[in-house]
Amino acid sequence: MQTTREFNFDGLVGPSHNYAGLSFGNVASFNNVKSASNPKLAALQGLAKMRALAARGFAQGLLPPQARPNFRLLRSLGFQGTDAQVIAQAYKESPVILACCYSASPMWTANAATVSPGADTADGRTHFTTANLNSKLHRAFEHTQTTRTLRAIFHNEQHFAVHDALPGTPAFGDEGAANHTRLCAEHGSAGVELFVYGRVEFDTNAPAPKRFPARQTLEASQAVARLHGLKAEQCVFVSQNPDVIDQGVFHNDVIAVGNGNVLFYHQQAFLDENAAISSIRQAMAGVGAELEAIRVDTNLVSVDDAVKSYLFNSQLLTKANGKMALVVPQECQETPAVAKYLQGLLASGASIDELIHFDLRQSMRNGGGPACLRLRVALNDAQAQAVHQGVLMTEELYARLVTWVEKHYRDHLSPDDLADPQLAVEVQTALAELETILGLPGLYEF
Ligand code: SUG
Repeated sequence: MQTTREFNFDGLVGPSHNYAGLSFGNVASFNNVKSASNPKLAALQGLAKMRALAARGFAQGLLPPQARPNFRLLRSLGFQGTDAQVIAQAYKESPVILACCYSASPMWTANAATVSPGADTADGRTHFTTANLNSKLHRAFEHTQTTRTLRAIFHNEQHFAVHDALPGTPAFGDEGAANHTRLCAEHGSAGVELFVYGRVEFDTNAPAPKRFPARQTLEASQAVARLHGLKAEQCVFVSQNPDVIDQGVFHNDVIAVGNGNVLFYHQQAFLDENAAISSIRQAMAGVGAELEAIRVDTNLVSVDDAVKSYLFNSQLLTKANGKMALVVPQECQETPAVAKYLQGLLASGASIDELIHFDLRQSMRNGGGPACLRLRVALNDAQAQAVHQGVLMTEELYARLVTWVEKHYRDHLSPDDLADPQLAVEVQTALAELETILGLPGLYEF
């Protein structure tokens, strides 16, 4: 008998992690613009999460960082000469473009791709569609390396299909799994795939946010469902509430999270809550699953506190005893209304019976919590065997990566440091060594 487990592939934070305020609509990114970062600490915080969850018996892997700066992009924008000259010219003429080319944003692997496990797809393979992330310059060029990385790790075409990103145009704005939730009775059985979008390109009457951009379109979500060969009755497309996008909820995973048959969500998450929940309930009944909806009322936790604490950017993990643990950032303990709410939740008899806190402050300051940092892939035993094993977290890999981070990463990176040509050399040296550690030679096209 095959068992199916959910693997979480966390983004390994890259050596150029910095705060450049590149994500308009993401409150944390904007608030921390131009402050100094600590890439070493950021990577160690992420690794500590991976290690702790692996030690608890959860299936854990990682996705490697990307080569930075992106010289190909810099040169395509007219910066010329040697690498050092390209950096110097970009820094002088457009420091923000240089920052975009240096961003470590691929660390938020929830935005790497949308994933549908074989139990849902027409051909029984696990399907990935790399996200085009086309609403932000610094993220719009991630997809080339992301596709390459996913094809290196999920290389077995008998089990996996990795689709190229959708066309990079506003009609198909796609942010990957951050706006996608799979609900099911158990990971190995057929599930319902919930796609939450912020905007409809071809319906000018559809509600849309007024202040901040909506990054995901309905058209993109529908294309992903088609590419993955999902059955219509197993898909639910729901509009995000544009008012909460305007309050800083730039992805649905900032206001809702689901796992198994549980959907944990804020009262204001969806444009039409009743219609959304009843469609989800109905679709789930079709696959023999019963929805457990845990709704957080605005009078208990405001949208503002949800955004500040990242309560919903949590990982909801099924434990061996069938109950679930909620993996939350430290900020949840420090936000009084949220801390109080969570105490009540644990006492309520709901499926969530444990909290696991992590200090992820380096990532959180750019708007990336525990859920942003991971890509979920449900795999049966045969599929799990077909994954490139070098990226699966073990005590040994953890120890090697800590040593690697200690050796190569800076503990202080200010905006001006991006002008230092030595930084580019350091990043390249680190990543060349990482290819060997992970057993992925040729992963990067330097
Ligand atoms: O796309 N921040 C990321 C955070 C992504 C969070 N992911 C999920 N919610 N799944 C973003 O806005 C900030 C980069 C900067 O400002 O330097 C940034 O890209």
